Amino acid sequence: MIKGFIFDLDGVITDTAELHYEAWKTLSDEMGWDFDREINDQLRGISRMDSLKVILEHNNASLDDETLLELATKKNTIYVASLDSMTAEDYLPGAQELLTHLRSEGFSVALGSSSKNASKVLQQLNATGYFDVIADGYSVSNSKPAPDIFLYGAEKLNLQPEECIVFEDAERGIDAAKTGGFYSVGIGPEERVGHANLRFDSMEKATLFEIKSFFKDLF
Ligand code: B16
Ligand code: MG
Repeated sequence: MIKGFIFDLDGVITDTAELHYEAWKTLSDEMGWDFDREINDQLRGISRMDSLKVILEHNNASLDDETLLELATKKNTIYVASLDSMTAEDYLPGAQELLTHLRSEGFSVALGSSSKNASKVLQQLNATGYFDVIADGYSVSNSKPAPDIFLYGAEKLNLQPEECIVFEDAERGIDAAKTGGFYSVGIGPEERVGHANLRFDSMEKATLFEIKSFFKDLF
C-alpha cells in the first residue's frame, strides 16, 4: 500500500533549472567555456561538483581539485543570490495543489533533492510545512542515479520503498527511484522520464485522482 510520497525539488516543485543555467552560463562565459541549454539539461538532478565535471568534459578541460572547488563555490554564490527573488508565486503549476491534497489526506511526504540549497528554496516558496522529512544534498554522499537519497527519505519516514511513490523530472532521478525499489512518477517528456511507472508532461496534470486511478491496487 502507498503511504508516502518523495518529491524531487528542482523541476518538480519549482523550476530552478533556469537559475542554475544562468549561474553556470555566467561562470562559463568568464572561463571561456562552451555552455548551452542542451548541456544544462544533462545537469538535472546531479550534484554541483558532478555538474562542473560534465561542463569541463564537454570543453575537454581539466582542473585541480582546489580550482574545482573554487569554481563550484563561485557558481553557487551566483545561484544562491538569484534565489532571493523566488517567492511563493514560484511553484510549478499544480505542485502546491498536490502537496496540499496529500497533506489533507494524511500521506507522509519527504523531499528528496540533490541540492544543498533545498532548505533555502523551500523557505523562499514558504513550502517547508508540506514536508515531514527533508532529504537534501547534505543527507547522503552518493548522488542520483544512486538510490541513496530516496532510501534515506523513506527510512526517515519509517516506510519501505514499495510504500512510496517518487516524483522526479530527471532521467537519473527515475533511475535512482527504480534502483531503490520505489514506484515512480516522471514529470517531463517521454525521452527523459518515459521509464517511470507513470509519466505526466507537467505537474499540472499530476493530480492525486490521476495517481490513484493509475496505481489503483496500491491505494
Ligand atoms: P546545488 P534536484 C538538483 O536538484 C538540480 O536538479 C541540479 O541541477 C543541481 O546541480 C543539484 O540539485 C545540486 O544543486 O548546487 O543547489 O547543491 O533536482 O535533485 O532537486
Ligand atoms: Mg530535479
